Amino acid sequence: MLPIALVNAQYAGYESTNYLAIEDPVEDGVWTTDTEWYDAGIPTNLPTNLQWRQKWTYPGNIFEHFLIEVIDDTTEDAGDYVQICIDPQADGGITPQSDDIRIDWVGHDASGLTIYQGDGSGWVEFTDYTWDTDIFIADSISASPLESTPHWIIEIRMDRSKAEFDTAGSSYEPLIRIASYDESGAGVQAWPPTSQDSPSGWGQEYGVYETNPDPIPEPMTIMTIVLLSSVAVVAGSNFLWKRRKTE
Ligand SMILES: [Ca+2]
Ligand SMILES: [Ca+2]
Ligand SMILES: [Ca+2]
Repeated sequence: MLPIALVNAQYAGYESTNYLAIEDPVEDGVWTTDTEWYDAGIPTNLPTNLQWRQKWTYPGNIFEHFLIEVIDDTTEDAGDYVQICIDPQADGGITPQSDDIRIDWVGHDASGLTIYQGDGSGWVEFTDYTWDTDIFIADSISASPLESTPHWIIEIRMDRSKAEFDTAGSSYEPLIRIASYDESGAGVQAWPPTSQDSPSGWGQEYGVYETNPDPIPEPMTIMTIVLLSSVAVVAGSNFLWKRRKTE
């Protein structure tokens, strides 16, 4: 038997760099501008149909911002959910510990928000928070720069100055897990693909003070490559034409 109880490292290969925002996001469930999330890091090993980003702002308190896009969920179901699990102390464990937080957003309005805190063996509901002050969530079925077919886009703001949401105890390197559920078909997708109940199996967030030095999204990178290829083709045919002309 492996000494599972002693393992408290993150799930290997699942990492997210949490950059200071260049552009302050607006939590409205859509890309408010064409570049709203371009300055966020792209987590490693993202599932194709569960895209997410995070970044932080410091307007006085430290605010954490999340974008979650469930690319293949295009249906409004009462049972749909997204879920964020955070281990602020990054001390792991195979059961939820007293610092661990789980946020469930079930359905598509504020009545479906439930926050839980660990008690060492399981989750208990945590109600000591104020909507819009400590946490705010908005979602919609919309197109985005990540996927042109309208799908669920969820934006979340958390006040990390609130004690239970504060990740300073891990030097802003908490463990984290993001999941979604489509009641109509796509089912559960999770980053990492591990249990919501075992912090030791969650991914690693690296909070940094810097802004993203390379704020270019993957779709733009692909488009840039296509454009560069076109330039190369034009330059190549021009070269051939010149060569034929001189021959
Ligand atoms: Ca927005
Ligand atoms: Ca759905
Ligand atoms: Ca913990």
